[in-house]
Parts: sequence; structure tokens; C-alpha cells
Amino acid sequence: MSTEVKQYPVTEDAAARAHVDAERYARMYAASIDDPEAFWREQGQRVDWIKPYSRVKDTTFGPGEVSIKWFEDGTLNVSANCIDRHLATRGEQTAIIWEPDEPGEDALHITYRELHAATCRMANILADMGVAKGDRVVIYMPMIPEAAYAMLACARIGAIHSVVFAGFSPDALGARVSGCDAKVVITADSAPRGGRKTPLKVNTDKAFKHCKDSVKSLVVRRTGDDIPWDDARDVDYNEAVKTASDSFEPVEVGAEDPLFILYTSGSTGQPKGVVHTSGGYLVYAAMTHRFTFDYHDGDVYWCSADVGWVTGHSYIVYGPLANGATTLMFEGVPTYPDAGRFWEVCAKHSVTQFYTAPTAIRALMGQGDQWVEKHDLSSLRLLGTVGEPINPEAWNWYHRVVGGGRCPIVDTWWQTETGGHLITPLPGATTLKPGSATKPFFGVQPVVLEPQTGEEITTAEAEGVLCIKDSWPGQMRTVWGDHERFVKTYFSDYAGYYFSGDGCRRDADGDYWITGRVDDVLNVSGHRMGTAEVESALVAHEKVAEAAVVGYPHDIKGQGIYCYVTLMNGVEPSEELRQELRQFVRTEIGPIASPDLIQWAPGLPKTRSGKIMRRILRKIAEDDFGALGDTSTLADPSVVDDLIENRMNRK
Ligand code: 6R9
Repeated sequence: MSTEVKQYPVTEDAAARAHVDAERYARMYAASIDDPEAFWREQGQRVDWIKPYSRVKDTTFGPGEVSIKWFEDGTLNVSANCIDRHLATRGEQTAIIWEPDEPGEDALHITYRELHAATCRMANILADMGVAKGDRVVIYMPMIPEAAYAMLACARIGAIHSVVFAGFSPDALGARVSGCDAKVVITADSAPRGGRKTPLKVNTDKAFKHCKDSVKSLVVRRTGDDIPWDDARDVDYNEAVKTASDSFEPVEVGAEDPLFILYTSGSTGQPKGVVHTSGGYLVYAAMTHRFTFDYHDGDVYWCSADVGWVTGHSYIVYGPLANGATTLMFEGVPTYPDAGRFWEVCAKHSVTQFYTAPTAIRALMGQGDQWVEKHDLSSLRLLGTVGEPINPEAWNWYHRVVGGGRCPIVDTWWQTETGGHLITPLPGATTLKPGSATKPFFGVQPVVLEPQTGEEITTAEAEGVLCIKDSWPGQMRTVWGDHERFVKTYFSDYAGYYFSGDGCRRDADGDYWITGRVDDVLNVSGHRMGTAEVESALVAHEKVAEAAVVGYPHDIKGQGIYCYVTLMNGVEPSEELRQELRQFVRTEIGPIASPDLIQWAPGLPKTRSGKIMRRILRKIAEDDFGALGDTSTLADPSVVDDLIENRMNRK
């Protein structure tokens, strides 16, 4: 395979500038595996500690207990690391460039000194609302600087934030607020995005119906829209900020005190609260940001993700700010007001590193090269992708048209659970192959296991499930309130390894190719979604008796959501009902979970013990029913013929 793949060796330009060249990568990688203790003892110095650590690594993946601790006896404050320690040398440097949804509205340039004052004010307001170390705060915000202030203010207090993507519904928000027993929800009046507005305050009020009465909200005025107000519960940020002090002493926390919880989809039931702690996470976010993107002083770095996802946590806020970088925060979408918006923003702010998702690249590629060519992209030096496998066609377009053939592309494989990049090229060290995430980051030991037996495949070329052999500092520590679920999800299928849920192939050069999820998790436009979540939303509808949800290949989204729905007796299928169900799922979960295709299924293929045979449903959804495999174990094989006949995706 590797012989047919076009390879892109390190460019002279990238090699000359890079922090890490091929020789240094090899040396450091070997050191990180041979003696992780010594390696991370040194790397831990990237952050400023209040009390230095003496212990470095204390981790076990079982069998039995699973426990992950890094730098355990050290203490620090994450916000002081992201702000205060830069004030003496770069107080007047821009920390955050904010680009609003409307191109006509002024961008903001927030210096480290201003970031310090704003974060302290927010911390004082939260403290006045009763938030203290260890308390949970939910952040449900537009992509505005106040979202970053909110995260950093929590970190300053030692409170634990849980950011909920502003596209999530009131029900999803309410479940997360209750799930982590949050004291305060920080939100805004509404969130402008792509010329439309999401009514965040109204949604928050609705969510509160499912929450304890004592939960308060802090409301930022973004649009000035009229909003419902309850003096007993709501605090007006824009008023409070006028009198709040701009100093707030950072609270000392332990390295293993939680920094944030981020809910993410798994293969079963409710989303789980992924817990990241303070010391190891920050070391890992800072180090990966610096090396993967080859960040240098003076660069303008832009990650187009939303802070509602882990990418926004590690690579808009914590990694870049810990490194004293200039990080760009964009409120809008790639196609508003037109398909040139990303490139206009790159040109306007002279962006040097640009990091986005394959789904956005595919969508923009479809709009034509002219949208890119209109803008001067000569400032760009490096491009990145994250969230899903990138098809070589999109990679090549990104490389040639956006990067002018001169910018390396870092295809970064990682997960909410991993805190930072695990498999990624380094621009000064790695030969690129379109579609491959290439090589492990320092300290990371990927292994390919035979899916059935769990045996490690030790030949150079391998295909199977992707697991990681030993811990790295950015690894999640537990599932909030459910350590057993943590152990069961990640450490029980393949004893002694961290199981990623992804399949992969390793080629003869040792490069990794991620092939996608091997569990019931969908990846729709780079957003993770459990099929079980969409199914439970569908069956909550009074007209639905049963539902089964699978993914199918989608040109732009990567995967689309394909739903098989069995209606209650006597209910007639109709186009209106399809629309109604689609709307219902959007209301239950959010627009990102909107079903693409809904097929009426008089029956679902089940085994005699009543288990839905998803393998068959996946094949039909892929329009690949020639290879259905063995259907003889089905309780009623005839349902399959009906599903094939009425399939929705015909190529
Ligand atoms: C950071 C993030 C994680 C899942 C992961 C995998 C997919 C992410 C990828 C990739 C191929 C890449 N994924 N990056 N697949 N190549 N470069 O996306 O976190 O939302 O938790 O999703 O995304 O399937 O398991 P998260």
C-alpha cells in the first residue's frame, strides 16, 4: 500500500524553522518510551508549579484497579499558567483575537493584561455567587471572549467547568447541569452563528425545569435581545462586571484536582462526563500545541473548533494560552456570509497556523477554488485537521489550494478522552501521507490488537483495533461520578490497554491510518454521537414503537444518520411524520443529531434472543446488501427483504 501512496517529505522551510526535526523526534520519542519517568519529569517543567512535584507517574491500567496520576504531589493554578506568568514578558501582546459572526462587526484584540483583568472580574462575580474550589459550573455560551474568561475564571477559583456546546437542546443541557450538580450556568442572551441566533437564555430557563431550584445563572449580553429574567436566580454579567475587582488571587490546586468535565457520547446510553485534571492535562496540551503546530512567538494561530468540544478546550484555550500564544476565536461558520469566510479571516489576521475539520474542508472544496483564490493566504505556514479521517482528495485540495503546496498538514488523531494529540505528524520531522495520522506523539505507545482475541499484532503491517499501551499525562482520569463505567468502557475489552474505540491499520513504515469507530458511535461532521442516544430520542416520540440507528457514508459529513423506525400500530407513515420526527430529535438532543434518512421499518432484523442485527442494518444503509452475510439466525428473515426494497440510500 505504502508504495502507491504519494508521500510528502518534510519541506526545507519547515525543517529549518521547526522545534523538532526528524533526528530530535527519534531521540525524544525513544527517551519518552525508555524512561517515561525521566522524560516527563523534565517536560513537566513547561508549567509553573506552586509546589514542585516529586512524584511523576503513578498509573495502572489494571487488571483490577485502574488509577492514573501524574505529578501527583505538585500544586499549581491553571489560569495563572495561562495568563499571569506571561504578564511580565508579554502583557501587551494579543492573547485572543476575536472575529465576530458578522464580518462588518469589529474584531477584538485582547492582550494578556486585558485577559488577566477580565478573568479576575469573572472570577470575582462567580465567587460572589458562591462558587468555590471544587464546585461545578456549566458554560453554555456563544464563541465570544467571555467563554474563555469563564473557563479561565473557573480554573482561577479551582472550580470545575463543564462546557456544553451551544447547539445542544435544553434537555441535553439540563441533563448535563444535573449530571455534574452544577451551582451556576454561565450563558448569554443569544448566540449569533451564520446569521442566525440560538436563544441561549430561553434554552437555559427551559433546562432549569429539570434542575435543582438552587442553580443560578450568569448571563452575558451578547446581542442585547430581550430575554426573560428572574431576579432571584439570574445575575447580569454586564452589570456585575462594572464593579467587580480586576484582581483575584489564583487558588492553589493539586495536580490531580479536576479542571473540567466534558460530556461525550459513548456506545451506550447517556453521554459520559470525561474528567480531566489540572497538572498533566496542561503539560500535555501545552506541549502538543507547541510541537504539533510548531508554534513560535509572533505566530497567529487559529483553531476553528468550538469551545464546546475538547478541541476548543485544548487548542483554542489551554494549550495556546499556556504557551503565551496569540489564539484566534471565531464566532461564525465557514460558509457565512459566503464560502470564502475562513480564507477572508486567515488573510485579515495574517494567520500562520490553521486547524479545522475534514467536514469543513470537504464542504468548502465543493464550493470551488475561486473562494480561496480571492484571498491572500501567503501568511499560512501550517494546516491541521482533526475529528475524523480525511479522505486523500480533500487532503490534496487543502494542501494544494489552501496551502499553496507549501504548508505541511498535520492530521491529528485524538479524542475527548486523550486530552491532546496522540498520533500526529510533526511538521519538521514527519513524512506526510494523505489520509494517515502517521506517528505517535512523545510518550504514546499505540498497539494494534486482533479484535477477537485481543492479541497484540507485532508485525510491522497490521490491521485491527487501536489501543494504547501506557498512560500519558493528558489522559482522562475517570467518568464523573462513575469510575466503574470508566474501567468498563476503556479497560475491560482488552485487559491492560486503553481501548480507543477506533479501528486502524499500520503500514510497513509504521504509519497509522485510522479507519473509524468500531463501536456504536457515529462521527457526523466530526461530532460524536451515540446511536443509542438518537434511538432513545426517537422512541420518546409517541408514534414510534421502535428505532434502530446506524451511520452511512456521507460525502460532506463523513457519516450521515440513518434511522429505521417502526411506528406504533395504526400510525400511518407520511412525509410530515418524517419531518416531525426529525424536528423531535433536534429538540431532544440538538441540530447536530438531526436524522438524514428515516426509513419506515415494519420490522427490524432480530436474532431469536431479540438482539437487533446492526451489521445487516449498516449494510442496507450503505446500499451494499449484496454482502449481508449470514441471516439464518434471524427470527424472521423476511423483514430484510422489505428493508432492502424500501432502502433510502441508493447510489
Ligand atoms: C478530538 C476529537 C474522537 C473520535 C476518534 C476518532 C475520530 C478524531 C481523527 C479521527 C481519524 C483523525 N477522530 N481525529 N479519526 N483521523 N485525525 O475529535 O475528539 O470528539 O472525542 O472524537 O474522532 O474516531 O475516536 P472527539
